[in-house]
Amino acid sequence: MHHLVERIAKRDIRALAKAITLVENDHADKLAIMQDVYSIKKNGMVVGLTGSPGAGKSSLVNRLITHLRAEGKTVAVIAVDPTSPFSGGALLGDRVRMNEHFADDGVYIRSMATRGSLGGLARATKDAIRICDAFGFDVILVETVGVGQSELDIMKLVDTTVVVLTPNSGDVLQIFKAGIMEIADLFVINKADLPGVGKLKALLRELVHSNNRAQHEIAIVKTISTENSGIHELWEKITEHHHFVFHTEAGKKRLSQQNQMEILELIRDEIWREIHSFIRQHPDFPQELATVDPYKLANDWYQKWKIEGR
Ligand SMILES: Nc1nc2c(ncn2[C@@H]2O[C@H](COP(=O)(O)OP(=O)(O)OP(=O)(O)O)[C@@H](O)[C@H]2O)c(=O)[nH]1
Ligand SMILES: [Mg+2]
Repeated sequence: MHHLVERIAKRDIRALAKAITLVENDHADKLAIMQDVYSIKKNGMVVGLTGSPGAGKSSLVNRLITHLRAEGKTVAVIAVDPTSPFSGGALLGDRVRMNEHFADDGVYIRSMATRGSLGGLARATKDAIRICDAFGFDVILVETVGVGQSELDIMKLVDTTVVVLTPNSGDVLQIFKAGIMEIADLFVINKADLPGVGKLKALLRELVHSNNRAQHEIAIVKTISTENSGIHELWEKITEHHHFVFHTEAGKKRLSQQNQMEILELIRDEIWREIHSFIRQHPDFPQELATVDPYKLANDWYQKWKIEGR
């Protein structure tokens, strides 16, 4: 077993941090580490929270940590900011918001950002989730900002996706546009102390009912994270959804589809890695590409790689 994974199995938090960094940076040991990590997986609950900037995701995460710690559960938080090339920056505000948990051994908080990882941020995030799981965290919370493609990709990797909305923010339009409806397992109306809650809830109900894709009921939970209100119910609904995923036929089908996608993506990444290094190291690959026919060149080099590149 990889020495870092041996240390992770012994609950060495520095090994955990180190392993995530290696994987984030596409270290040569990555696949070896991840295979060993997978061999000691623990099946912790993986919950994603997504929503517009400022919707209250971190505040909710903070409240959920407190709630879960009171139940004796350990919690890892992965904060992902696809808009930032620097990890750390995104978490600055979160550090303040989750400050009370920083000294707690049962809580691990980590931020991730785009850094040219081969499989992209979603891939690196999935690996980080698995590393936290192998360490033995009971619950892994993943917070992502925004409603772009990378958030969608990341949310496809969690067991339960919570979409956080706020009254009167126009978020509902975004849900339609960005394909959020396809990934939402549960809606939270946070900042329920503000006006417009009833209207948003009615809109969401309509949305949920007109969506026949879901094999389970999509709950709508109201929270006021500043007042610690609705957190208990939120966790209850998350737990119910988790039960659906792991203990029903429809849930198993969903897991199977997720796995199929992941396997294809991992293979794609490996092929890409090979083609990339084949072309980069090949003396005949043209330096000057300004006027070439990209289709012809792509086809020629793809065929060449199939013959010579193996
Ligand atoms: N009135 C009200 N304000 C809230 C509530 N929850 C959070 N806020 C405030 O909303 C602001 C943003 O909260 P965050 O938890 O940082 O939101 P976020 O979604 O994590 O923000 P980003 O990570 O920047 O996208 C903070 O000033 C919170 O105090 C709530 O229930 N009611
Ligand atoms: Mg946040």
